Amino acid sequence: MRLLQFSTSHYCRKVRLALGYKGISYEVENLTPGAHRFKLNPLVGLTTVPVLLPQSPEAPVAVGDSTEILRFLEVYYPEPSWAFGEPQGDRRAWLLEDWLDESIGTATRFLYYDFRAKEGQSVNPSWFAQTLVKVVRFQYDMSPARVDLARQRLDFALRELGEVWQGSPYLVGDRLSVADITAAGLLSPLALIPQYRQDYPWLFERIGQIHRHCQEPLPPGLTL
Ligand SMILES: N[C@@H](CCC(=O)N[C@@H](CS)C(=O)NCC(=O)O)C(=O)O
Repeated sequence: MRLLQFSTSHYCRKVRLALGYKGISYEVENLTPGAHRFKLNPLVGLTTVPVLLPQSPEAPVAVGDSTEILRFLEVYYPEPSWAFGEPQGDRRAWLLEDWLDESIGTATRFLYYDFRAKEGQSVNPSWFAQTLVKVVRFQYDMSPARVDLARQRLDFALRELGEVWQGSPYLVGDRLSVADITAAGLLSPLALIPQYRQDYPWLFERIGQIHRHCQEPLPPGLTL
């Protein structure tokens, strides 16, 4: 199995957590931003990473989009399962997965790149890294007003997630699910932003626990 990724992408981290949870061995191929679309588009008709190449005769050649990859893994690699075996738990977990994926992952990206362009320049001050930050901010139209909206959305999300995660290790029911895996992957870039570290210590505790459960190295900013 091969994972086409950007090493720094939080959507790719989400899929690596899922692969780790399932105990699947795989190799990664780090694509070059810009050139990536020429490789991905013919494979899946999308231009975003992650894309999984299962390299198995029974499976599709390529699966694009992190949500589809998680669904694929549960069908083709059912054990260990993250399903609840009852529709209510599964529905709730996938609903949270979709919200986190479509809304909160994007908001996190806005806050992260805003930080990298300002106080966080020291994370990687190289010309290449700073150019990449500028390109991403332009690509996603990260105007101050849109960054503010993303911040509000994220604050709301963290209040909601905190209601559950501060009292239980799991967002749904009594086991790790696609909701926890998705939240841990997509919120992990916040570990580099001091304000979030200070305001939401419980978040980084959970992110660390889920990474350990899935045997994925901790994200930048978190240490053992
Ligand atoms: N909903 C998609 C989002 C993936 C995504 O936004 N990937 C970004 C990297 S974090 C990407 O590939 N961007 C490059 C581009 O849009 O060309 C998923 O879950 O896979």
